[in-house]
Amino acid sequence: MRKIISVANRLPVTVGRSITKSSGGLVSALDGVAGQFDINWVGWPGTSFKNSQRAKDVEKRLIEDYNCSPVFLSKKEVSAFYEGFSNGSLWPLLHYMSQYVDHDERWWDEYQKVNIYFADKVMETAKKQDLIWVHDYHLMLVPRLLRKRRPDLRIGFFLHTPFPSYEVFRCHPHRSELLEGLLGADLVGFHTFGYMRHFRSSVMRLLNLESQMSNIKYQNRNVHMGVYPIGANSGAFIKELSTDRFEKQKDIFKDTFLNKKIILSVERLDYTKGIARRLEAIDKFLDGCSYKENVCFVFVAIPSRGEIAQYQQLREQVEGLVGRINGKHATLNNTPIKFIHQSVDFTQLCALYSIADVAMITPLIDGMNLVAKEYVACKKDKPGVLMLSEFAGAAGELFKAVKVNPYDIDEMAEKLSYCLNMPLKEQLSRMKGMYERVVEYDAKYWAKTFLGDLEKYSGNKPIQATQTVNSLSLVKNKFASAKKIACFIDYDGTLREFVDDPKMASPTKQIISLLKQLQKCSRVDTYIISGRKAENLSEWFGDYNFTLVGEHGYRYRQAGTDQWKLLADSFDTSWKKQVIEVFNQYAGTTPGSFVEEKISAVVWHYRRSDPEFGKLKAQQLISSLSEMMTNMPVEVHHGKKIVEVTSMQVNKGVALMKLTRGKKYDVILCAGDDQTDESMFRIENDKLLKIKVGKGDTFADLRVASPAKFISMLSTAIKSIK
Ligand code: GDG
Repeated sequence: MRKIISVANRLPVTVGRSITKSSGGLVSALDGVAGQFDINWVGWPGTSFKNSQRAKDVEKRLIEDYNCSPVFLSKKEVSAFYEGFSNGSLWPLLHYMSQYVDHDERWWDEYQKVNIYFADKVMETAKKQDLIWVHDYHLMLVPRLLRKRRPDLRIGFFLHTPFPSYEVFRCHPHRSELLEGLLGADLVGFHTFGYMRHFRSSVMRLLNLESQMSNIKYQNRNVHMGVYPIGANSGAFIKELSTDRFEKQKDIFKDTFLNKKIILSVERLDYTKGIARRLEAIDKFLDGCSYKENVCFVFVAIPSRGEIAQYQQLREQVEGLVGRINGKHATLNNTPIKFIHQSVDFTQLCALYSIADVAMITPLIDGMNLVAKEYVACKKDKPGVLMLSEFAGAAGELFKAVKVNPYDIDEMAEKLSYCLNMPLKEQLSRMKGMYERVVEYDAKYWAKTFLGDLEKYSGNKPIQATQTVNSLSLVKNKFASAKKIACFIDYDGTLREFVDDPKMASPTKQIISLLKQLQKCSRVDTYIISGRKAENLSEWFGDYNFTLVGEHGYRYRQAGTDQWKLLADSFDTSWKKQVIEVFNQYAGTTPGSFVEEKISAVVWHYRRSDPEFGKLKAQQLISSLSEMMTNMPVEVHHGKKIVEVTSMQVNKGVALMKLTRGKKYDVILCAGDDQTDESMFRIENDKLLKIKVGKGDTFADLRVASPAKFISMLSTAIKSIK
């Protein structure tokens, strides 16, 4: 049976004098797949131990009896890693609450350290076939830490909170490290498409990576992204509803609340849950309510993160508001708000869901919100109204809820009246649709789909370029039998990886070493064939005995001379003025882009623009060019972050043919990475050995994955020439 290692901040146990299993959402989700997988847990046991013998005993019991491997943390570590970095810095940022974000570099140090502890613990038992499932914002660095040490592991990550827009996420001082941490995973999951979109956009902008809609290429791997809305543990609620203890509890509550209308909210006491604004809406509602003696607002607010100052302030604020509103609206017969600052047991929770006329769930923002789904799960064929914030992830699924904007207090007050007076028939029909969904797409379904995709996407082979394996031996064979060889080598993207500023792309040590090898080899004539300007090529390659071909074959400098000549005698450039005008308009409206004019070409570069906006504008530019350029002797290329218009009378293919005319080459190797190199690859000639570097459609015969691989292949092939 395949093993799952679920890695989350807290272990699903409570360690006191004895150990008890707790029943969180994650436990029930994974219980649902227990028949298919052997489930194991890594996490903090929730207690710090001074006595190391006691820690050892607890560890032994946790492992043997509960499949739990504990990560022990000191009080100081908990304070900096959990309260500090995770909940003081990340939690508010992920929830768009920048006003609560705090940062201390020492927290970051501890966060990194504790993430290493978690990764270490996983490493103790992880085997190649196991599925490692890391949870939530506390452990964002763990996927990368694991990947670095064990590239073969199958790693998934699920974020239980929202992922905010790039404009918000970019404010974090360690934004790039956090993103790179997640990119160690094979699959990164989110509750909604919106969160996934924001993550992708942050990765593209902050790490400058290429991304398709649902995957990102990172360090020669595919990192998949997916949407997996977590479901409630509906089965457990439905089962509880059929017990005697539930019936008894329900009767007790019915007596307590007599015939009052009950409006329920359940949550951790957290500033994201919108409690203060909800209370203000209730105040407003009660101001105009003719039946206020007959309504009771039950607030179950579980204590949460009480060590953090903002949470202490929130508690004071909420208790103050409750006191004020109750004072204002209480009568001798009724106190409208029952505020319970502690948790209730599971049976009580089910009974409350069951008797509540309205569930008022109005977070300012919430990754999903399971309470909304649980309320629905307790309402099979029963009346009840779900009032739900449009800012909860669940709002995207629970279409029949009464949606509210939690920032609009008047609207919430009005909708409260509407909910309380909703006809029975409408209540039942709204609830039915939601019930079916909540039961079908439950916690087990969530775990099953995530793990299914993780199995599918992992065991991650590096991205393969076709025929890579054979290209070296093929090139070596051809070289071995050749007396004279020509190498036509493009520069950017072929020898040199792209960089933001084309001027900064000077040859690296590896390139220089290859060039020296080529220079020494008397059987090889080297041609550097590039879109770059002549001056640029002279500067970088002028000292070698190479023939240089610039501007896609318009100008060349014969080996052994320092004079640049024209390859094309004369050609039409009358089109350039018009093209430059259009390009300038695009440069003006696309920040970060610029226009480069060459003798035979005009280029619009958008490498430094916003990646999505740049791509959109490039597509628009190409479509307007295609209308404008009919009957002009030009070609339009959409290259890597460039749009280039070149004269058709000049291209690399024409240059290659002219320069090899009359020469007795046995092999002509040509290598390139983009559209402009295809003019060489389209030439039909048995002597040509055509190599495409990187991905994309091509007429070349061989492919290598990257400039580094090309350099290493050519260098090895040249060494083999005697
Ligand atoms: C995070 C994300 C996302 C609450 N009070 C009692 C009680 N609960 C249980 C509920 C529910 C759970 O706690 C709360 O889950 P939520 O989803 O509403 O919210 P968070 O705690 O903020 O959870 C959230 C979730 O992760 C899962 O991905 O949905 O957006 O913030 O299950 O029933 N249970 C009992 N007594 C209580 O008093 N027994």
